[in-house]
Amino acid sequence: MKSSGIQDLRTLPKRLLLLSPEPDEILHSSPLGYSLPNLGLIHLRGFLQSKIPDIDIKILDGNLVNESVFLDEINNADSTIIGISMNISNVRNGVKYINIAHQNKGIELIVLGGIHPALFPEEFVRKYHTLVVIGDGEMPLYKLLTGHPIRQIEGVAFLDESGKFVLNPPNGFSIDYIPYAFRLKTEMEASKKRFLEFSKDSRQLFHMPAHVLSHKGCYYRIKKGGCSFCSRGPYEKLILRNPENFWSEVRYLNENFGCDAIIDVGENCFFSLLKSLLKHRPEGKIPFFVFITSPEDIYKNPEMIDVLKELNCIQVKLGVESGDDNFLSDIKKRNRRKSTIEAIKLLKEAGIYASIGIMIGLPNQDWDDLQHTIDFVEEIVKIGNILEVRCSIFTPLPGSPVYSLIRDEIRSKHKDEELITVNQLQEFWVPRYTKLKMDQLIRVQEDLETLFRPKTKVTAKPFSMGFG
Ligand code: B12
Ligand code: SF4
Repeated sequence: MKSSGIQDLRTLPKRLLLLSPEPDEILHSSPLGYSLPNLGLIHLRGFLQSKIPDIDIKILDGNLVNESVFLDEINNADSTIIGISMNISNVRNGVKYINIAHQNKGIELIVLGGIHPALFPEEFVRKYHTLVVIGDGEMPLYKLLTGHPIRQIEGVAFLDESGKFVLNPPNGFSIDYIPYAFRLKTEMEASKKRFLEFSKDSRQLFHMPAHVLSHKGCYYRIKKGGCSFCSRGPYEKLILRNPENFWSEVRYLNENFGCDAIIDVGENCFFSLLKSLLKHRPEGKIPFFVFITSPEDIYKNPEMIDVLKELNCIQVKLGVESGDDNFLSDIKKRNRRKSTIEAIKLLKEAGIYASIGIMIGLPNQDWDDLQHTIDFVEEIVKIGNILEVRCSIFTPLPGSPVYSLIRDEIRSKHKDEELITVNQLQEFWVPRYTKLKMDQLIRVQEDLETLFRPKTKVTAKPFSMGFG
């Protein structure tokens, strides 16, 4: 591995190869979302191609193509910058591709982005000889590809010629540089195929979903510190997308690729945000929508249901996590048993399905408490509009408040802290912080997801947009 610092590019590269490595471990709750392409890279490609049309930009997505395609492209790359997108779920495969890329002299620079390298910039810069982008990658990559000196590029971390770690000031954020990022027919077709394969045994309401983003950041995390297990990047801000751009993208996806459902990956849709989307809603039929929101917001603002209905929302994703109010308060969730039940009933009355996320292995949890949560899930499922129950084992993720409590201990156990996996974190957590065993939790996880998987298949007739 090279040990010298990163130097400014002498000649501009002809090509940008953006990689989204496949997950390191398929987690039990690995959801259908993995059939959809990495939206961060689609945003980057859309922006950069609109500004620098001469450069050839290619995305390789580990959800859609296999390792041999990655190896072929990396080994044959010439005059190329490689950008790799990483979060905790694919960091080891990311490092595998970094090491392979270092063998090819035609690769001018390796740039890492995504939340995980942003949380460990010095480790990734020093150990893997890369440049790390912290936060959104649009402007940093644009400046890099158009020859700006690295020292003047905001939002990047690197080693200078003397081997000193340099962290430039944060870069400005926006999601409205362009109205929407284009998709390729080939990637949409591959995604559709994967989605249909993954969903054949589960209840799906639609056939051709696509991810879009209505906002970045979570207002609860930014204002109040958020839930204790939730990971955040170093310079997080709440950024709302211009609703007109949001609708342009919806129209584009529906008209060009027949997308019958739009899944908003904005982390926490709140009432006023949904109202502003509704204000700009086009006339006529629109595709189905899936939003991530909180039961507490629905409970406190029952009018939110009408807004969801008018947005043609067919499903919401709710982070319920537990059936125990004390645990919910300990992990700093806002919802409680009562608000969760009431919110799901309101959704049911409006004909909106809910998928619920449950977390087990919470601090000090014992078998009785776990049973309490299982009973609660049963009670929720009886309401009749639960589409799926997704259960995960509580994980102290890097970047979350709970991680800072265990960081020193983790560091003494794992020399390469930046390569830690979700499974390792769970195995570390469970015997120390719960009164349960890992195999008990895995069994309950499987039971919860399968017991409450409804038997019948639900489908809804896809809509097409009524524009023009
Ligand atoms: C959608 C999503 C998913 C989807 C992924 C679908 C897909 N194909 O990508 C699904 C549902 C599958 C998923 C699964 C998981 N996820 Co997830 N997911 C998200 C979510 C909500 C949105 C990501 C997104 O699309 N954002 C929109 C794009 C436009 O923004 P972006 O990704 O941030 O990209 C920008 C920058 O980061 C940067 N950038 C990104 N890549 C690159 C690359 C380069 C080279 C550069 C320069 C810049 C750059 O520029 C981009 C454009 O501005 C994020 C939360 C979040 N807000 O990011 C969590 C998040 C990424 N997930 C997280 C986790 C923990 C998981 C799971 C491990 C959860 C679990 N326990 O099961 C699993 C992994 C499952 C597995 N391995 O089997 C964590 C990661 C934490 C961490 N420290 O790494 C996050 C941050 C949630 C959180 N706050 O805790 N997830
Ligand atoms: S879990 Fe959801 S509500 Fe809680 S801080 Fe994270 S994004 Fe916000």
